[in-house]
Formats: sequence, structure tokens, C-alpha cells
Amino acid sequence: MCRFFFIVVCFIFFRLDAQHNSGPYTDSKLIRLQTFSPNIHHTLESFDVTFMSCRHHAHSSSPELIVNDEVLQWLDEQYLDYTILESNVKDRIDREQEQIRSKRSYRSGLAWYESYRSYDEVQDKLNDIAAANSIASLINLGSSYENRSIWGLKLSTGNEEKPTVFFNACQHAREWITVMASMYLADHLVQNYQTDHFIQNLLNHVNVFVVPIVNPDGYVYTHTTDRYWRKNRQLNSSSSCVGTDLNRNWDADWNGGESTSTNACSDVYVGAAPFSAIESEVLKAFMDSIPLLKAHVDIHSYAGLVLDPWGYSNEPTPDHDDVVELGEAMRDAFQYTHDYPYTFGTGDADGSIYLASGTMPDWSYDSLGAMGFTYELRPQTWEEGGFDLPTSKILDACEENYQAALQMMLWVAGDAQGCTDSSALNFDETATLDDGSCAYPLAQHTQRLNFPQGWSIFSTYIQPQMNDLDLLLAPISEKVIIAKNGVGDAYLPQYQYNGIGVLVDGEAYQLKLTASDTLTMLGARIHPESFDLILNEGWNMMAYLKENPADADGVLQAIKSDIYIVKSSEGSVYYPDVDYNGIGDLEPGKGYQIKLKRPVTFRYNSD
Ligand code: 0X9
Ligand code: ZN
Repeated sequence: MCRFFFIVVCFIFFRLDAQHNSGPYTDSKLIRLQTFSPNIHHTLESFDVTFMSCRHHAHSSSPELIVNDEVLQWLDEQYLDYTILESNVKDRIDREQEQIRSKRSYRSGLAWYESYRSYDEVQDKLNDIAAANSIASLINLGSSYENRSIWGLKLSTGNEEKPTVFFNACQHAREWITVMASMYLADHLVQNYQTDHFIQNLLNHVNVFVVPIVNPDGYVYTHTTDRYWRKNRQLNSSSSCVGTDLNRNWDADWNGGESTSTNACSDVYVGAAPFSAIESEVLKAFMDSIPLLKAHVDIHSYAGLVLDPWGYSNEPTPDHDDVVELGEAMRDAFQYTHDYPYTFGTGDADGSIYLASGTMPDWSYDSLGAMGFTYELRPQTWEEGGFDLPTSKILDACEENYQAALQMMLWVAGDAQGCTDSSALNFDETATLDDGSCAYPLAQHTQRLNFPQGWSIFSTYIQPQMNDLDLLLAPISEKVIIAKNGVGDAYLPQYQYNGIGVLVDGEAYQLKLTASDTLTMLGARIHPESFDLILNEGWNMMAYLKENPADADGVLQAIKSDIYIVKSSEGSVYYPDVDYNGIGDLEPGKGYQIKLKRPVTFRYNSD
């Protein structure tokens, strides 16, 4: 009986708990302080105040804080100015819970990303992804302080060691959007792997780890008890205050004083020692064991930032140039996906954020030699939702994070990348992953064509960049009555009719103009000595591919016995059988009608 009673009580408590992550915020307001100083900060810390992140932080000149009436009274007494951004924080949290509840049952496909998800829902989804996809395997990195599994996915197309990138989210419990974005990343990589050659190719070169909730105890606590909890839930021997800021507990400038505190009640408490927090210790051990870890991304919110090492100092790292190139590429990917602004920087990113000691990416860079980055996902401000980014914006944030992560993966693929097209100028034999860098011959050459009034025959030794006849003849189109190719197809600009289509290398065209004009061809030069002219028995329209005029008899020597007659557009003829050359020199820009006794393949000699 007693036991039964206990279970019922527990159950009731649990239910109540689950409804009340707004509990601590009854009668709380969110304000922006207009004036701030270390002294004010110090006094505020002795009250029950929650500092919100991230651009506006405790170290910022106008921080955003959740306060109760007692604090407001104190601020008023001190004549300190503030604006009230949210008059009832509890209502706001309750509204968010309502939204989540209403969409909880949406589970399949993208609908999963219409609502924030609990630790259990994330765990189920990870299981589903791993079960349905051969390249994904579920991994348990270890257990949290309260004994929850820190789950992740390994995406790998083969067993061999490959350069690897490690993505994690949610060191900070309240940053819910980061959990969604990292789930989306894993989910969409494995889905796109089935259909998208680019992703297949990328995953053939890079192994990916995704660990969406590295602070499970804190995450659960934000769902059950305190929506804006930041730290883990580890008890502190020195204090009745709970938790360590995981992103201050790493051994890179640990307790270095940049946005840190040794007060266990602070949201930026560094912990008793580096890796004193169970979760950071578990993560460290796991990351230490990854053979070719090239990069690490630690996903946070909210600010709209891409932050590169160092986080604790504005000094450039030895890899500064690489870091900037990659950081800007990721920033661009973020902001061009949905036109939402993101800022990139190292250190304090030119004042966009504070420096921070003891952070995870600084450790992965410093100790593991992996490029260690921080993303701060949207929104930029509390007014746009802060940690409670509206559920309608979850997918946008996920998609832009995905694009940035692809840039990171491409960088990790590194040496495998290059131009894989053998016809390009910069073809890279060793590259197996095309990075879109292929370059093709540029317009180094021009040829000026002179057209008389009336009929003429033209040809060119240029391969035009745009070879569509419409585009090519556009500058003179008003004077063009007709153009014809060797098989009688016509181009009639007045009728907007292009039966010829594109200009074919090595062929000549008849053209009739209302008045004389000139046209400049732009593109690569055809090398006559390596270009096969394939000529039919009977009539052909033959291009002249040499850059200089040359005697018809000499130029056509090799096929002389195959020729009945050659005619120029002026009506001159060349009859090899009777050794008559009325044409004289063949001329660049002109084309010739040639009648053959049999099919031949012909090359001009070089210039
Ligand atoms: O303070 C943090 O740990 C991070 N911001 S948050 O608002 N999500 O808490 C930022 C840490 C990285 N800082 C720099 N690289 N400057
Ligand atoms: Zn954070």
C-alpha cells in the first residue's frame, strides 16, 4: 500500500513537473539593461538573475536579463535604466510548450522538425535513422552525471580510416534549436546519400560524427523544470548551487578569466578542474579516440555567428588564413540559404561576442589539431525568439546549418578535392571529389569578321564562348536577312527562327546582309593542325582555320586529287584537275564551297 502510494505520488509529481519548465519564471520579466558595469554585474549575481545569451551577454554593455520584482526595485532605487522586452516570461514559455504539444504527434519526414523534441524523442529518432540506413550507426559515447546515454551517430561508407569531422550540439541545455539542427544534419546526409551523387562522393571521403545532445541532464531539465537552464546538473561540493558550464570546463585557457566564474552559482562556472564535469570528460575520451579528426563544430544559439579559433583570445592562430577562408565560406552558406544574416569572426568577432576561456572548440584545436569552430544559430535577438526560436523557423535554421556543415565537410575532404574533368585546364589527376573549381579556356582570342552587303560565306578559327547563332549574330541581327548552313538549314532573325542552332567548329555559313558590317568573335583558338575537318562526298561548306591567308593550291595539296572544285563567295574557282587557281589565297574569316569526289578527313597545316 505504502509502495503504491509512493508510486502514485511520484507519478503525479512527474506529470506536474513535465508541465512546468516555466515554473522558475512566475512573475519574471525580461529586460535589457541600458547601463552596465562589473559592480552592477556583481550585485546582480547575488540576486536571482538569469543572463541571456549571446551577443548581449553579461559582458556586453547592454545585457538581457530575466529578473523578478525584487531586482527591478533595486534597479529603480539605483536609477538604472532598462527596457522591458517581455513582461511575462512564464507566459512566453507556456505558449512555447503549447506549440510543442500540439505538434508532438507529427513524426514522419520533415514534420519531425516542426516542433522541438524531448531527449526521448531524439533518442528514438537516432535509433530509427541508424536502423534504416546502412551508413549510419548508433553510438553511445558514455553516460551523463544522472546516467543518461550521450547518443550519437557515426556516418561512414566504409571501414577504412578517413578524415573525420565531429559535430556536436547542446553543451548549453537551453539551446534547443541546436539539437534540431544537428538531427537534421545527420538525417539529411543519410537521406541524400541515397540519391545525390555529390553527397555520395563527399561521404566516400569523409567520416562524420553527430552528437546532438552532449548535455542530456541539462536538456531534460529545460523540458521539465527550468526552460533557461544552461549548465549540466552535476552537484558541487563547494556550494548548494548546481551545475558546471560545460563550455568553460575544457583544458584550453581553463579558468582564464574571459567570461568565466569560479562561483558555482554562476552560469559560466568553470567547474572544480578541467574535465571535472562528467560530460566533458566523456566527450574528451571519445574525441581522443578518433583517428583522423580534422575538424570539430560545436553548435550553439543564439546570435547568428560563425566563430573560429581562438575563442579566448583575439590573437590569430597559426592557421589564420585557412580559418578565415573556411569561416567565410561557412558564413556565406548560412546566410545565402535563407537570406538570414550571419557574422563571421575569430576571437570576439570584432565585438560581436565576448571572448571565452575553456571552450570546447579551442581544446579540439589546441589539443587535437582539429579545426575547432562554433556556430551560433539564429535568431540574432531575443525579440526574434531568443532561445525560443518560433517552431515555424526551426526548418530554416536546420537548412542553413546543413549548408554550412557541408562546407566544413568539403574542407575536411581536402586533398581529395579538385577539378575532376579531364577536359579542363586545371584537371587534377589525384582529385576524386569535384569541388567545382574546373576552369576552361578563356576568351584569349578574337577574330574580326568583315561582311559585305548581300551574299557572303563566312567561317572562323575561334571556338566562340557562346555558340548559339542567335547570340552570336545579335550585334548585327538587324542587318541579317538570312544565314544558311551546308545542309540548307536557315536562320531568319526577322521571323525569330533559328533552324541552324549553334555554330559548328570547322563549318562555313552563307550570310545575306542588307548592309556591310563587322563582327568580333571571342573565344579559344582552334588549332588547325589538330582539328579534323570531316568532309563528305559532294558539296561541303568548309571553314578556313588558319590565322593567315595561304595559297589554295598549297593548302589543299593533301586532298588535291579528291577535289572537283572549290568556290569562293565572290565566285572565283579553283579546279585542281586542270591546275587552275582563280581564288589565289584562302582567307581567314571566309568560307568555301568545296565539291569532293569521295569523303575525306582533312587537317590544315599549322600557322
Ligand atoms: O559562451 C559560450 O559558451 C558561447 N556562447 S553561448 O551564448 N551559446 O553560450 C560562445 C563561446 C565561443 N566564444 C567565442 N569563440 N568567442
Ligand atoms: Zn551556448
